[in-house]
Amino acid sequence: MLNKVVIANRGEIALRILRACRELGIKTVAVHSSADRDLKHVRFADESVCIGGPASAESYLNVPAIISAAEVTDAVAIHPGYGFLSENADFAERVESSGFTFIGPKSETIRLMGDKVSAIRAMKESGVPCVPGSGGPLNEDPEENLRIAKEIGYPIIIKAASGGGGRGMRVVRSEAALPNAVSLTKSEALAVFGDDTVYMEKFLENPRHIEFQVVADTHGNAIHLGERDCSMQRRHQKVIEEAPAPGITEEIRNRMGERCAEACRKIGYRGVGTFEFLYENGEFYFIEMNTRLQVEHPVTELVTGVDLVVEQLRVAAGEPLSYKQSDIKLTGHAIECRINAEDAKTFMPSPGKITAFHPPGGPGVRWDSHIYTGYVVPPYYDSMIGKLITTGNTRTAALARMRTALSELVVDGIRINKELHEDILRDGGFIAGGTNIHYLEKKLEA
Ligand code: MV4
Repeated sequence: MLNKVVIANRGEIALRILRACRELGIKTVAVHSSADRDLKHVRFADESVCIGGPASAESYLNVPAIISAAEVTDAVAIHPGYGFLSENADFAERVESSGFTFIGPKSETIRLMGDKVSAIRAMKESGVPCVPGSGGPLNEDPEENLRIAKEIGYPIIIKAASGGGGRGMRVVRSEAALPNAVSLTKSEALAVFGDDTVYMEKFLENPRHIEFQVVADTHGNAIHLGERDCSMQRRHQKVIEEAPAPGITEEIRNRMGERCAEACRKIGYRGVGTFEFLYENGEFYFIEMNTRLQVEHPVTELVTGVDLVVEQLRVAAGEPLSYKQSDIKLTGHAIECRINAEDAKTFMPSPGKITAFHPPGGPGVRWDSHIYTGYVVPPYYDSMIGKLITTGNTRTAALARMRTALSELVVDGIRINKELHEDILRDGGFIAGGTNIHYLEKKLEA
């Protein structure tokens, strides 16, 4: 097993990774900003190194400082968590060329998936169903672009190849609007990502966001762990996730999951990964692959019994997966509410000191969070302060437990988005299951 791991992240996920390391007897190094000295995982880690100022650019994105911390502590591997440097191919490359193990896929794989055009091409070749589209970058020729759009059929969407997660996209509903939309998306993409490559897809009006979890080792084994429904979102920020996705049969799950696992084998994927799909009218359309551990990984853990962070560490150490596909049986239902330090109505961030805190508990309740009474939520980072996850034999039971768990959660001194979750958990459409990606924003408008 790995001897010592640098945890290059903060908050709940840093604590989650620390716990998995402990379980496996791996020593830990917490690298943190000067604003994060009082984080729970910094206290628990075997060693800690302050790597820079509060701003992420000075600390959690400071590649030389993180590599130096690994060197001075004699660590062997670096876990990037999610966000920050987790999907930065240059960082992964620097980690490996400095003689450390990057806990994630090879840098080439991260690069392949970071370019959405090459990701789609690779997935198409591996038998994963994709959105009808240009199948490659658009060139400057307006006539050619009009021809491609006509063939796909309007509405279409122009996306930046270096984008993803909702940045650098433009919907086009008519021929007349196309040439300008391509130029605008190109210049925006160049300004934001330093790359003006764009591609075209059929625009799906009311899809759900369903993603498949995979994990692969370095011995040619790749398995899928079923899907999550992440459709409940606002401005590309997920609010509630669940597993399994309402209405997805075991037959569909196995067919889609096996295609994802097979794609992993074909491209030599390593570690955990997520295939993002749009799901509309009973069809799946691949849009992007995430090469990191995701925020919402606990719902998959709770329905499969697999510890995804343990598997990441095992794979990084060169060990085979703990499971084969036939070992994976989905049990019950899990739902996750992201608890943010923000106003439940205005979504304004609400950093500050937590004056009182009571976590929820009881059967089927998991609370993944680093907060404690007296903890000061800093203003510099993402506002998520915890994830409340419940399970039950049925979706109805998991939802009932979530309502009870939310009612027990007390966080005083700052505002949190608890009432938003309570409101969604009372919503008839959500209770029925299978709402699409626009549901929450429409509900909030009304
Ligand atoms: C789309 C789409 C409709 N049609 N692609 C937004 C984030 C990025 N990951 C891809 N996104 C979308 N791509 C086609 N061809 C609608 C979205 C989209 C979306 C997707 C997933 C979750 C939330 C979303 C919210 C708005 C738009």
